[in-house]
Amino acid sequence: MGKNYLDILKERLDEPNYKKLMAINNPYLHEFVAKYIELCNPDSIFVSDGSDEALQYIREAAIKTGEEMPLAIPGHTVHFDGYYDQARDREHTKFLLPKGVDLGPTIKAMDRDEGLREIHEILKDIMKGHELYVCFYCLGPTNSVFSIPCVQLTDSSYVAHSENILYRQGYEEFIKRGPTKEFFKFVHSEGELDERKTSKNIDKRRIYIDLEEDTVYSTNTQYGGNTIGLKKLAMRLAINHASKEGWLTEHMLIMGVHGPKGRVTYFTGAFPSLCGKTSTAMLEGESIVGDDIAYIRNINGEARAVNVEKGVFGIIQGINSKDDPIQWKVLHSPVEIIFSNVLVTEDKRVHWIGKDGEVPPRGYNHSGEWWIGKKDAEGKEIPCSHPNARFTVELKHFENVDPKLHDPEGVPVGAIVYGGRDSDTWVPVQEAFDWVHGIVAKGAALESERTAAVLGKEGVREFNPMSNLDFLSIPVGKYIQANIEFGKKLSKKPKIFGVNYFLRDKETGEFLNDKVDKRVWYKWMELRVHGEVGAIKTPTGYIPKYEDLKRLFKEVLGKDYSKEDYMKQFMIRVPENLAKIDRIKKIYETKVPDAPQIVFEVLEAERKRLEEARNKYGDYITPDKFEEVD
Ligand code: SPV
Ligand code: MN
Repeated sequence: MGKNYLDILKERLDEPNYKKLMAINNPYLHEFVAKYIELCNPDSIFVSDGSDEALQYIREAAIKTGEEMPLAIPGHTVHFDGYYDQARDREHTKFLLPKGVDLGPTIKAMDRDEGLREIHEILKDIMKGHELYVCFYCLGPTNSVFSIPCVQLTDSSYVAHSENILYRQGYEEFIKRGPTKEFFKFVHSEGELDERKTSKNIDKRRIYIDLEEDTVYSTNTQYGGNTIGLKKLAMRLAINHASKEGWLTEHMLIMGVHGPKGRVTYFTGAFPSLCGKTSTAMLEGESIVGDDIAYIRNINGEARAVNVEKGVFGIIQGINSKDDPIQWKVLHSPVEIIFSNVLVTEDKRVHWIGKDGEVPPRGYNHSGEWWIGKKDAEGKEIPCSHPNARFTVELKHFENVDPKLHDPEGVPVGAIVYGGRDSDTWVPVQEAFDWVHGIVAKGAALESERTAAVLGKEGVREFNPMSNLDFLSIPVGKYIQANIEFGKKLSKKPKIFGVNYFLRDKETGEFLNDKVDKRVWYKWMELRVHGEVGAIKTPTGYIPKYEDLKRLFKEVLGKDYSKEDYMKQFMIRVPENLAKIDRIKKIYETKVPDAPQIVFEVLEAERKRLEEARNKYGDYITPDKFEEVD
């Protein structure tokens, strides 16, 4: 940089914005902001101090710039991403690694110098014609050991607006901390926009992560998963820090499961996309702390978790009044909500795939003017809303929000749940034998089947350890090891469970459970955490006893649960479980060069237990063959 950074700031910022920035006594921050002002060259600069006025300014800017449009219900707006900018771009999301650093074959990376050169070239003058928003946030609750201050530079009012909904403000946190280099930095530009206000230069879409400087660059994209720095971009930086400092950054929901006599037991849960994560976080009768990202720390021997966020960037497809009453209510209330990539009708109302009622014959969506039967350039019929269409709203508007959402101490973790889309292997719910068995056989072995709606062959299983594979900034083996070590140091270890909401009948192919049955599994797990129900010991874990489920089905759902259903659902399918062990072992052998030895040992022991059971009882074993335990 030719000029002194203070001169640049003085020259480019007007008096009120200069003052707001200078109220933070941090030369590293000032230098960083000045560097990207000079490089990106915005027309004007707005510094957000997190005040009501600042939040209102950004809300209005989103309308003025055309990145959002107001809808019929007050507080509601809609934003569109480009037709080819509707999801996280795995291809162009890369870690910038110095020479000699290797994250293994499953993680996308490139040479740091080369990446920095490329991204800085793309950033040159990229904000011309735009306003730059300088925003401060805090990951995790403020005034907490979990807090990580962040600065976001973006020329997208939609991104700044989304972050104001999704994250706690951090301006005061920066003021309090003074001159420190310890904060995360995000530089985003949507780049040049087309007439629909969507990013034009998609060929220059890049998301580059620099772990050395705790900085993420994102260009020529608007989709939240690529642009909202504090979401999946910060997650990658945090996983790296967590691994060095002995805590965990997980792709997990946090919920309070309500047990007998007013007891609340907190669960965290990891599920790959489209495997029931949001519906679990929103389970009727329970309370929600978070639906996407958790930090978990060992505090005096106890695992404690916080929601990194304070809002939801949720998938809207399929939300209807019957299955999702709580979300439905929020989506129809006059509170601040950004809808993205839904259908908007002439009367400024929204529609989406799976919403109650008829699909409107025409409207406006992510493809522009839309009508039923419209096809895209590839001849594919365009649905009324994109399958990844979303809504952005604060958690405080949900009636099931947990009172501990902002607790700086977090919530104690009583249980961790792992679940994927699995038509034929796992039983609906099972408890791991212990921490290591749970981390390896449930978490590290997590897979999910592709659905018909997603690219590729239906039923193909994708390996996704802890549902965190897309975000790992450390080698997979090291990450598994960090999870194992974390538990070893706890004096009170959370129980670990595996769940499967998608098990099908072997003969008919029908789902074996109703969507609502999961409410019972959570009540059962809660009782297990407190040792209040017994179980049956199978080769893959502890499963519920029929009598306990029968009682819980009646109490929770008012349903009669038949022994026949139980036998089908909880039958141990030996060949499928053995095939899974083979698949997972092979992945760890061939794609995870640093896989800890314990992974193979735990999988081998499970294979042995399955084979012994098969020798005694055959391939498909009903629960009555196994022993009951306390
Ligand atoms: C996910 O895909 O896991 C999400 C949405 O939570 S995104 O912000 O795109 O990551
Ligand atoms: Mn997610």
